[in-house]
Amino acid sequence: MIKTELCALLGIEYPVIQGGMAWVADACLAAAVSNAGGLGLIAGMSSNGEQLRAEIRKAKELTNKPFGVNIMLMSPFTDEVAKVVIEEKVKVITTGAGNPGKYMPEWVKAGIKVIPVVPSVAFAKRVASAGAVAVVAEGTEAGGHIGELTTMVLVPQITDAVDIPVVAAGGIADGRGFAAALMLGAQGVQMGTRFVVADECRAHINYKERVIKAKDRDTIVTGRRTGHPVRSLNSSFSKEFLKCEKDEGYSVEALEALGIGALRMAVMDGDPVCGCFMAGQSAALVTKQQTASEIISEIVSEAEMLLRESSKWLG
Ligand code: TUI
Repeated sequence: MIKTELCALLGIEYPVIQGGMAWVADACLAAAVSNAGGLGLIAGMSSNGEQLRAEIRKAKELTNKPFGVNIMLMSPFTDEVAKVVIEEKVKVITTGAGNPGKYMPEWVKAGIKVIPVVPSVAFAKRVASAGAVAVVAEGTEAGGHIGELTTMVLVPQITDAVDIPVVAAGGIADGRGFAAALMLGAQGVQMGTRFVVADECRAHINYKERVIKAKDRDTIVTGRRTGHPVRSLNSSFSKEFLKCEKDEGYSVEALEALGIGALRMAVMDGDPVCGCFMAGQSAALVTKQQTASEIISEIVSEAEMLLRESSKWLG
């Protein structure tokens, strides 16, 4: 049994959070993860306020356990979804891709537990003083929008820098990564890529198959020139994007426009030509489709076994 402070803080059985992946993380996936004892998240990114409200209400029908909402701060709907989470009395919010400072006072006042995803020590300290109850330290191995630092160096530094629980993310997809994250000082893990292939996940079968087939060097980072680097699986979209990025004729705005809608096409249609299949480097560790409950049981029991056996190193 792996219990950490994060379990008590969030009222969950296992310290495992499902990433709030845009288009992928709907009420069905979030409820399945929460019912399995982790913390499921609904992606706020892919919806306006009313669509998110409907998704939150659906999750409440599907589970009595705590679940949360991820708010992607680059979304054009951030202001409205920031209000809806208060009105719907969502218990936990994670934020990504920006500074949640503007919204923090209202969320904290409403009693919402705010857990920003952070790519650096300075940013972790800033959100901790603004009232965050925990942070997700996300390394560059992660899928989607990423920072520069690896999970291995980021997690221990953030653990040293803040007094709130740290959740490790980026590159974690099995019990070995989970156990290692705890050794780095984390109180839990967040996984996205492994949950993409969950039975309850709505991602198109083509998306799931690509994740399962991916090998160690099959992800690439596009968008460095736009200032919004994104890790995705190598695909005809990502190759085309990289070509345009090297071409000075394309402005930053033109590049951003190229990316819009590509994730939705990958998730909903499995579009092999225009789709952007965001995934972390851990895709290479994901080898089979399972239920959310099987994924959680497997990583928890593997980590437990490893942690028990680890005393062998002490002779
Ligand atoms: O947000 C993510 N991952 C995402 S968001 C996303 S949706 C998207 N779609 C198209 C283009 C781009 C994104 C897909 N994946 N992870 C959390 C995360 N947050 N990673 C990095 C950050 C981050 C970066 C900079 C957080 C804060 C920050 O700066 C804060 C500041 O203003 O100083």
